[in-house]
Amino acid sequence: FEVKIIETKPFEGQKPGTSGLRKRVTEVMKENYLGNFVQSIFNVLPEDKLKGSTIVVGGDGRYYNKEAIQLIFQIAAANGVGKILVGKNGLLSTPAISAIVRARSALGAIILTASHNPGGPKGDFGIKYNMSNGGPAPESITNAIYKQTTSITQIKSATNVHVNDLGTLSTHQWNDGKFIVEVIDSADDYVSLLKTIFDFDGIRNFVKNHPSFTFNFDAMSGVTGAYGKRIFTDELGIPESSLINCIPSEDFNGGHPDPNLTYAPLLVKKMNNGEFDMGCASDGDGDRNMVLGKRFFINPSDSVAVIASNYKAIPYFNKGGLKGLARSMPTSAALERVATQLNVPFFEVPTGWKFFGNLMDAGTLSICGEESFGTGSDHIREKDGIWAIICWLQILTHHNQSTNDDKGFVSIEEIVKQHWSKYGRNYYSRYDYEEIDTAPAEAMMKHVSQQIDSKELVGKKFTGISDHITYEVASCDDFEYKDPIDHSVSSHQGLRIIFTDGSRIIYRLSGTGSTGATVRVYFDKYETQPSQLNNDVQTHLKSLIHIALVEISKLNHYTGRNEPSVIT
Ligand code: VG1
Ligand code: CO
Repeated sequence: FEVKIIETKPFEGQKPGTSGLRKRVTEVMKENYLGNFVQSIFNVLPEDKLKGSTIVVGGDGRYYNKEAIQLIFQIAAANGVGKILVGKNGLLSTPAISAIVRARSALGAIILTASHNPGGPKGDFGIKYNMSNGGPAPESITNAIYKQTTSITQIKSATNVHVNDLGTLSTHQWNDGKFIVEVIDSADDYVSLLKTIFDFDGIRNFVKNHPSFTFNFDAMSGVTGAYGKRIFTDELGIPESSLINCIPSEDFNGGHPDPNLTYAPLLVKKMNNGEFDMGCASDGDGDRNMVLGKRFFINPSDSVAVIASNYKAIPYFNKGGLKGLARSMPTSAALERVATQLNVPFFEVPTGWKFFGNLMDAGTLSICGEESFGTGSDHIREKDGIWAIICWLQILTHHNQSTNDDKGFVSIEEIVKQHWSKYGRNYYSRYDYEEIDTAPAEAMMKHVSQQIDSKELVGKKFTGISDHITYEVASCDDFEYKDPIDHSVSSHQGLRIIFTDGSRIIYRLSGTGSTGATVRVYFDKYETQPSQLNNDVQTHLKSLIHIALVEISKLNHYTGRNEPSVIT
């Protein structure tokens, strides 16, 4: 190939958000839009490291994935990259990419995904850069990339670099091997890693010894379709008929590949009808998970807490021990009850997986999670949907070592209820108001932040409209995080109001949308009374929700919204 220089001009708004750059496909397809961003990534990487380096490339298979991959080949070759590892058909789940970067000592990865955002010609596209530890680039790097995008004038691109067939495992080379593209199996490295973490034989035996145990996995037409059969059927012995929507689709079959109560309605309905003992789903790029028991919803904040408290069931943690636990700020406080009880370090970080990586690299964090259906550990540096699902299978296996089908088995619901009776229960909910105009959303946030800045909220008492409890504000702030490892500071990470009984209300604007604003409001209330552990969540939180929406934020007044778009 030869290197050609493409003259270009900056595009506005190429600032990565919570998890990379996410934009409408129509915008991304504009000439040089993606090229500018990719070149900006390479401009930030040190030249000596880039020369001859290995970079992993893959995505969730959404519309424009394939074209973007060819473009990355050309720009990478021209910028001195030595080798690209690309997933078969361009498909790699986000956690698999993290595993591959680590297993193959790659310099980094370019991940093509807008995660749970809808895809297709009218949907979203996304791109993000991961570092050599396999984790998302920290803010210092994403800010530097953004800075490059604001002044870029040239893209370096290689002529004649194109791989026609990404569907066959093969190696392609140019300029006497100066640049190589290797098409790799999407699952091999990832599955090898999972096998070192879990006791696959044990799970397989549990499945075999409990033929009445029914399981359903919904890949939501996202990338985990490429992993489902290999892992659940070939490795764990679960019938293939238990896996649905496992053909990755460019527009997720017209769906919204977000595993939650709103966007996975079919699975939720089946679980509510009692059709399966365990139901689960993952998002477009495979880093999120939802796990459900029979007629039983597990809040993601509870899920990570239960996984942590059952860490001994999982060989990887049983052997290596628990170094520490962490959650993002808006995630319910359930996990710190476990950290306290087990006497391990605990960390509260801002929203977004990039904040967990430093703690893991420093060896102080093992298991972490976010309320947004993200759960993971230091086996990689991304959250991991399939890993979380296997954690639950392993926990079920552990609790059922001595059961067989005649006696039935200890269910997911029983395991969670045992957890609540030991640690107490954090009633928790999140309301999302999607696609609001930016100005009213910001006005509402400002209304709340003024009450925080002026300190007028501290000591203020609210009376619950349904529970008649007095909620007194103990403290409030605009969450700021100082990374304990590199001491970098991230401010404005969410408005937080904490009451004297430990209840919390949090307001944030989403950082993953492609247009407009999404307001998220989070509610968290802790109970220990045995008689109060099995209430309906929305009823139990009614007073706190009213205080948050009506008394403090006047959300309806500012945004005109009466009802959230999504309730978790
Ligand atoms: C959302 C979630 C956050 C998650 C992020 C990326 O961010 O709230 O917890 O880390 O998505 O997940 P935001 O800024 O919209 O609230 V994924 O699966 O989209 O990479
Ligand atoms: Co995702």
